[in-house]
Amino acid sequence: MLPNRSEFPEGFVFGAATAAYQIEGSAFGNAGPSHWDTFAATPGNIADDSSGARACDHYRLWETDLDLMRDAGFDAYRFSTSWARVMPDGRTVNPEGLDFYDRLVDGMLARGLQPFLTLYHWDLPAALADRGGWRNRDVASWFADHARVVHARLGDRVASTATLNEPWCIAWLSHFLGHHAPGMRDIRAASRAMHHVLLAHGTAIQALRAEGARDLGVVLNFETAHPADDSPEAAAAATTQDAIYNQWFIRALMGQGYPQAALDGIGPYLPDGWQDDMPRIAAPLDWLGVNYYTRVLHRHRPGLWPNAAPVPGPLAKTQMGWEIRPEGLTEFLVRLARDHTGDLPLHVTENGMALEPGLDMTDDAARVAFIGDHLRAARAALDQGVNLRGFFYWSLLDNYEWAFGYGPRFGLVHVDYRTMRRTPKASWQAFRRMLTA
Ligand code: IFM
Repeated sequence: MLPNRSEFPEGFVFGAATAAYQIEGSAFGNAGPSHWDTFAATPGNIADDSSGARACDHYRLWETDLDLMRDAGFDAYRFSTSWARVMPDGRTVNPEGLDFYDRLVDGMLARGLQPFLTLYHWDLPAALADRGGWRNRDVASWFADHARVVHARLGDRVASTATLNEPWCIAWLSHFLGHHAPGMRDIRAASRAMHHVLLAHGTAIQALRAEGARDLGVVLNFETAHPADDSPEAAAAATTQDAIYNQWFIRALMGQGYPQAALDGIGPYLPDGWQDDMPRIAAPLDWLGVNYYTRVLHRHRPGLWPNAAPVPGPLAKTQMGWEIRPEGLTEFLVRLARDHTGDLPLHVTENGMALEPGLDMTDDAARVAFIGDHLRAARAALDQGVNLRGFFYWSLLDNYEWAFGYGPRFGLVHVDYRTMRRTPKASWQAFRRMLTA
């Protein structure tokens, strides 16, 4: 069961989220290649050898998808613009790309949906990847230019703008762990990306403010890091992991400096003079987006820094193998407000579960329970005084789950990838009952 809407404050925003590369179809509309297209074209990178070339065909079916958002009673739709669609070589505007997003935003407004825009959800133009991508300091000005272009076209109608989605994934997952494009495993590359991604954010915020933009934020992901055993070594492993994942970005954004436990390993590889960039990175925000999915246990791993290795935990798991731990959401929201953000408005910008479809692929009772538990966890944070303003489910549709391909299904709406037929699941119905009661 989902809670009643009346249990949340007046004006609390309920929405669902998607991202361009995961749903649109990167082959359509004269989009340029992104580093995700080339990463996906490289054997061994994607579980099912798939790409986002067609994805959910949202480029053509966007009206159907917005109808699904409206009919469920959502207030807001969180979407991203694809840099490679708007600027196929990363620098030159593709009018067809901007026209698409223009129609999309008008379509949201026509359906009473507040557009929550994210300017970067991972599809870096391949031409910019050729120039070093997130390793190149110039990415900050390239991204600010891109932000200006999108703002000039959509800024008069969007309810809010986030610069980046999940900088930890953009930098660490992609340049240190190698799971995401560009698939690097190099601590110098990763350290530079960890800094440049924040510099790009700060530079874009400054550029957008100069254009008069309002309601600017950024979306970070948080993952509980607990020690796998009682040893001091496991405690240290969890502390290091927490610093890299949960503290690096928020501390820098709030002007609190990079955490020492992460600087211990990353510091030697940061670009010269990085300290001078910290004021720009800490440019004031209007809100912060919080993505939360799971908790991970960490054991001590001997050898090179960061000396932490994940181990499977004992809790029930989603189709991704991620532990389900709703109280982690309350803990992060309370911790953020207490240690970092104070009264800054927060939104849960992503929370959701992948679930293997059963015989009836629309019967996702386990997802309804998951959502109910996480909504109650969000409610508990409100009770503790957190300035939480909204909750977005990930995702509206089953879609391209990056390196996992089309196997994991996070959607409120089932997508048949052969016919592109959309079928609302029980979880979509549950939201509809909650939001339209
Ligand atoms: O699908 C992703 C999304 O792109 C970013 N946040 C996590 C989701 C689930 O893995």
